[in-house]
Amino acid sequence: MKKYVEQLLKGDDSSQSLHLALLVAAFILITLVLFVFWRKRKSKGNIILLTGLSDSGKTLIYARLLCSQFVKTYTSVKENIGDITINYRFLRIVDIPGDERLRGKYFDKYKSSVKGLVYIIDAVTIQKEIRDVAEYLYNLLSDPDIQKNAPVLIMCNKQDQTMAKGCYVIKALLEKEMNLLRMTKTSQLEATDASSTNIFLGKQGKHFEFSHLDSQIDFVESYASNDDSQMSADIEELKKWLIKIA
Ligand SMILES: Nc1nc2c(ncn2[C@@H]2O[C@H](COP(=O)(O)OP(=O)(O)OP(=O)(O)O)[C@@H](O)[C@H]2O)c(=O)[nH]1
Ligand SMILES: [Mg+2]
Repeated sequence: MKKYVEQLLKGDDSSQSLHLALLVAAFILITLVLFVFWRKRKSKGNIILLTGLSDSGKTLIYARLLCSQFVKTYTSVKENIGDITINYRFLRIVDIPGDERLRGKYFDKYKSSVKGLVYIIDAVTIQKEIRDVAEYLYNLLSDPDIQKNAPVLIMCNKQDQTMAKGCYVIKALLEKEMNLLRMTKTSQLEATDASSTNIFLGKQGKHFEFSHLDSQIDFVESYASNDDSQMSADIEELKKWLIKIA
């Protein structure tokens, strides 16, 4: 570059100024491209949102992820926010309350900056709670900000418990329930003449399957456990997923 500039300076005046103009134009163009790229990355956000019903284990997973330790948790009434660096990329982990009266407000607060959505399920109580688990997930997946931006990780948690269901079973249970839910939602909307386009998830005329959605959805198993003994947590799949999307 230095050599090139020296050569330029030796040339005649008109070619010199032409080359200098070209150099300046190239510099401006590169700066513009970098700026647009930076804005795009920034606007996409860096929030990893931990969601799920109350008691599914969000806050304990948050504590394990940020400080690798057990903490006694209580039903959250506000969000927990902490930063981690993965692959030299900075991620902001936000754990929002699962309480039905609070979760909408917190989801709305962060959804436009979501880089990834984590949905945590209590794998022990899933059969009893399937309707609520499916409905909350359906609502999250129907949100335009999630459809636009976010890969989704579904964590089947509490696998340290003998009664916990595995992630394949949970996926099948959810697909069945979300199929029913979709029929109810669309028929309710048809009855009221409202638009059903943004509420329909999956393929028309086919049973609901996660693979039919545009969002990248992964199912994994985890546990964060109820004590502080060694080996009392396994959130490796969450860490691998964060590395993948960071
Ligand atoms: N055995 C077992 N218990 C867990 C696990 N994860 C969480 N728990 C326990 O489950 C209870 C609820 O965990 P939290 O992390 O507070 O649940 P939450 O999802 O944050 O609940 P809200 O804040 O109400 O939305 C606590 O008693 C935890 O210690 C797990 O993997 N295994
Ligand atoms: Mg909590």
